[in-house]
Amino acid sequence: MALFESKNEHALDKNGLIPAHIAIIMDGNGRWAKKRMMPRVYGHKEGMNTLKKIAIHAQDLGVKVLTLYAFSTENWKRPNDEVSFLMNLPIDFFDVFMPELIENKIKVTTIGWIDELPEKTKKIVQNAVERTKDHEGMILNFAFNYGSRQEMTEAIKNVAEKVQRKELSAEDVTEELVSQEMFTGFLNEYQDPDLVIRTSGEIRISNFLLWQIAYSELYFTDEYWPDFSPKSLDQAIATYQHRNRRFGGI
Ligand code: V0D
Repeated sequence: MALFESKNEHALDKNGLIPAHIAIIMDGNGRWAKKRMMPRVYGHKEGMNTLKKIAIHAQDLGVKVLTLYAFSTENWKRPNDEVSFLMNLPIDFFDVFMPELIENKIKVTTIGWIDELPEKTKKIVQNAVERTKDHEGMILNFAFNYGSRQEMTEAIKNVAEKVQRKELSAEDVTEELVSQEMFTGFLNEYQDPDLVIRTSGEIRISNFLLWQIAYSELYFTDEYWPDFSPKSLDQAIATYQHRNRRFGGI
């Protein structure tokens, strides 16, 4: 068991406090495949099935925002054929899952630099966002080509430019204003994750939502992403509920 991982000893209380915003770093697809002596891409395919199951389960539990980090801007450094494969995954995902997203009234949003994606991938992602924009169910928020330091650097640049143009004075720069400059600004009261989950045993944040996780509960599990199940999500939320009962308060 990884350092800081919680023991499997709490039960999920469906009537208890459900984290409104859950963010997940979906790691370990390659290692899952390697264990089976299969190519990495086989792990990514299996990870896709997990993604669909977890999204539906989160919605059923009453989660408001599920942010998924398919790890990350550094993905570009992978071998070329793996990068092309990854860039096709949003196409596969939305081709297959669109009817279910519509049926469940799930709203698709993104954070990250979508413009830099290959044209075909960008089109399909924009199409999913557009087709679900009026949905009032759970927000399924994908981090594509996202990096937190880049996001904060961009935010600082935007604020500096407003000050330079005299649209804003330096004294008026507040936490709320900075938050609003982040990709997550559109999520309003749900901008900051209540719970961050990382699979596959790494105890790191890896440039994911650094500004937004100031007060988040962090949960790490050794399970590889393809093995992460609705039960695993229940376990993570149960741990969150337990921590909140002990340390939380109003
Ligand atoms: C399948 C996690 C990378 C498990 C890893 C929703 C789910 C592999 C990307 C990606 C997926 C796509 C575009 C981009 C940056 C990353 C990705 C999906 C699924 C589709 F700009 N992995 N990955 N996208 N999986």
